[in-house]
Amino acid sequence: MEKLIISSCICGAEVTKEQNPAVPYTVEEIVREAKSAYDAGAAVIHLHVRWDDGTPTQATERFQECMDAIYKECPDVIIQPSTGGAVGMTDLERLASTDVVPTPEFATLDCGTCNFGGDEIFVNTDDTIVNFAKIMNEKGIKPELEVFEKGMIDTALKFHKKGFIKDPMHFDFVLGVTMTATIRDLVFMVGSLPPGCTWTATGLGRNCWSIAAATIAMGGHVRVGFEDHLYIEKGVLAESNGQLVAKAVELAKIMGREIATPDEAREILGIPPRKNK
Ligand code: KMH
Ligand code: ZN
Repeated sequence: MEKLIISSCICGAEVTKEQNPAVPYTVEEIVREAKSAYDAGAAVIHLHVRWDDGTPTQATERFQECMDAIYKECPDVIIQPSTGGAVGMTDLERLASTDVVPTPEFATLDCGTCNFGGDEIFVNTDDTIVNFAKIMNEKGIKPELEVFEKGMIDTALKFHKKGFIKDPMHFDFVLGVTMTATIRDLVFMVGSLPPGCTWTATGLGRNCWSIAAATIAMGGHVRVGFEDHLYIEKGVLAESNGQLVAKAVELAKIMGREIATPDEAREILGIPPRKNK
């Protein structure tokens, strides 16, 4: 089986220090968390950034500062800036994370609109999706197709057919926001992909490890991190993103799946080798 790519969503836009004091806000904290995940075996850092008071931002200069500092500590890591940002941000605001230099290798592309906790709506109209896809194509950024439920796979496939989303496609199943994080639903999602795609999955909250184990067994790739998981086990807060990644590595080891380095992850995902590391 292909080696396992571990992505770590180290920060997110919604979780807070009140929920887990290790959630990073400052540049130093973001670098600390990225390095802990990388040292533990993460090949990909899914990145949101905050201002020092914890407010989520998509400001290019904040992404630039954080990405430069992460590359200093983790020179070969794949940094995947979010273009989802936080609920309520404009499309223009969200895309600002892709204006960093050098241009990101990888970035998220959210494939539909959904309820997002409480009374919030995460808006991704067809026009938004096509516009983001066009910009990523122009810039040479590989999209990770974020899907929160099955209809979003269909939307991605519709725009693939129209030529806006290119091969090879890589999906990320974020289970537990709208669709339930169950093995039944994971199997349904994976079975809905055409041949030749790669995929990552994450099960929010307490479903983290059952979804990770099923994903490892099924040949997918795993995402763990504070954005999705604040606890390392029931009632015990995770001390770092590295601790969550280390647990995923341990699980993969038990199940006989090797861990991909960042360069191996690039090869699996069809991302060209990174120059000037
Ligand atoms: N923060 C969510 C509203 C992404 O990174 O592209 C969107 C999100 C998805 O986290
Ligand atoms: Zn995200």
